[in-house]
Amino acid sequence: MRRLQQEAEAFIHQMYREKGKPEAAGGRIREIAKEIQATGTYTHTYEELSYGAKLAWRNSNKCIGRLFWENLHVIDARHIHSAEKAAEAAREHLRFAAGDGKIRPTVTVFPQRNLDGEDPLFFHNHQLIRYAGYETGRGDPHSLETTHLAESLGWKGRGGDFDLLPLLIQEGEDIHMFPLDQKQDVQEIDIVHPEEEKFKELGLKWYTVPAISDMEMNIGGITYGAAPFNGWYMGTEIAARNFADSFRYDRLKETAEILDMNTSKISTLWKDRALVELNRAVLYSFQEAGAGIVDHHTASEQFRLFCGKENQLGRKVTGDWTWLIPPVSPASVHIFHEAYDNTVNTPNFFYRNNTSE
Ligand code: HEM
Ligand code: NRG
Repeated sequence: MRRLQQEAEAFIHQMYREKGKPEAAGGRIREIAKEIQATGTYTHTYEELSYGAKLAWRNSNKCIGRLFWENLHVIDARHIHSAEKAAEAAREHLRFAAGDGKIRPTVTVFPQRNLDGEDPLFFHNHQLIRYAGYETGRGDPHSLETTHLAESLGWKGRGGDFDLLPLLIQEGEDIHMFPLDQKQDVQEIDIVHPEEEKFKELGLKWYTVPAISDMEMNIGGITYGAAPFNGWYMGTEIAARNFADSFRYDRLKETAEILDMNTSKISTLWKDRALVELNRAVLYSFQEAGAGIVDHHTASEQFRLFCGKENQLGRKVTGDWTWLIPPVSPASVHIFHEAYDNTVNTPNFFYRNNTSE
């Protein structure tokens, strides 16, 4: 309780200081102290929830997209206590975030963890939108476990490479399953190449809204075990990792072959060339479809701006270099040549460790 009070105080001080009204902190801190004394915990006002979520993003050391932290749209879903309503809210989140192509960074915040350390609701999904993975080798191997869980609850996938997983929401003792509506909730982009007609035969596609749903958000000592958030993709995430990693879709060889590269020896750098073409194709396809995406050079420049702005305001930017550098041409962006302090400040997002997976 002492610790909760301290964390609450630190957050409230920071919020009012940054909002330019430090004198307002005292009153609110006393109010929170009373509430903690009476109930063991406290409830954020919407203003605190909203600013706290923005700070959680600003403090995300692994995120290159933080320039836009102040534009986070925070949806208060703390009144929702059933899996069914949570699924509705998650689907609304996806539709709102997708907008009409201009993706809106959004977080939906479900009820806070209770005094027994339990989350009234949480998602078993890694992201709200994700493709199933099968033992046959089809689909996304990253989703094998979640796919098994869905199957154990009676879900039957089509066995393809891009089958949308249902939402898997824990409510008390039970896991409830809800399908996404492919047309209404999900926008997908067929991946084509700006010059090579044949590229489309690879049959690749990806969804536009990355919405991580298996992290918890911590604000002023309060934990939100279900707080799915999204921004837009950086092209490399899809092209250089999801499509290319040997333990994901593993499509470098096929890409090189369809583009007639010499794959007879590794030193022709066919893997590197395939990576670049995959990245060009993803960026081109999203742009042609009017879907939000950023290339790694632009994102790095945006991150440079973010650091500059923060420093100007007398704040230190923390960062995790190993995640901030892009997986293609890392040394071509300034981040590679900088050092970052990986101190983890709160508010922040953390990996959940009490899922039943
Ligand atoms: C990680 C970009 C928005 C929080 C990342 C990563 C990238 C990225 C490239 C590394 C992912 C990886 O290597 O798997 C962006 C872009 C955004 C954006 C382009 C566009 C607006 C957001 C938002 C939040 C956020 C809105 C939270 C409110 C995080 C967190 C991680 C992360 C917590 C670490 C995830 C993990 O540990 O797995 N971001 N991001 N980002 N981002 Fe962002
Ligand atoms: N690499 C993962 C997504 C991680 C988060 N990336 C973002 N987040 N862009 C993938 O699905 O490829 N975001 O909130 O925008």
